[in-house]
Amino acid sequence: TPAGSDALAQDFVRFALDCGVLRFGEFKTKAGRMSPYFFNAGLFDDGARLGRLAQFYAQALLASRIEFDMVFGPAYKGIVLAAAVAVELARQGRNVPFAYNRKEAKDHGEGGALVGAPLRGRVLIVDDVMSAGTAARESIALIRGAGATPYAMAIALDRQEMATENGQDVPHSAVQYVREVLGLKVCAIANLQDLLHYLSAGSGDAQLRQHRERVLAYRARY
Ligand code: OMP
Repeated sequence: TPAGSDALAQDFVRFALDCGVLRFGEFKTKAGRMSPYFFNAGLFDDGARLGRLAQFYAQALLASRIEFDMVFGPAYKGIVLAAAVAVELARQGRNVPFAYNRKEAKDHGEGGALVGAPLRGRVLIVDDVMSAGTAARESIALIRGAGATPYAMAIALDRQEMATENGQDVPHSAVQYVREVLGLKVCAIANLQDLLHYLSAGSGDAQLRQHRERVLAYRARY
């Protein structure tokens, strides 16, 4: 873990909780798992929050020393995130091309499913959350299909869950799978461990203690 990233992760968990992006309750994930917490990046819903979020991504990327030639945002949520990150990177003197995809290809105008700079070189995918790794696989296939190199992935939260393959849980984490099997570098602003650390620090609070117990039970299962 790069120096300073733990403090960044703790700041980020607090920021996500303050924005109501990170919530506790009962949620069904895309992979069909009943989760006691959920991270809804759509709730970074004003200019200041989105700008702050982009700073977190940029700082985590800088600390990771991952190199890349361009930024790609997968539809829909990734588009906004990747755009905000590209603007922040340019503000910090690192201007790179930016592209995103449509979910439905257009048959008029510019046509095609890709918008923005041509996909080429080492592509950094910017997305919100990794759970079972399905979204990651889709973006990777799309970039490969366009003849570029899916090189790295930046996410806000790594839920540190088991990957699925054809709907079945497999015995390694999704991030491990993306790193070791698909060969991409992965940079997360925070992960489940950081969330648990945050909840432990606040263990004087009965409610946080209860959240922590539920999250621990979920982690043990997935
Ligand atoms: P995987 O494709 O299983 O890795 O799940 C990632 C996607 O799930 C994200 O891109 C979101 O659409 C969604 N998601 C969240 O946004 N926040 C969560 O806390 C959990 C999920 C999820 O459904 O797993």
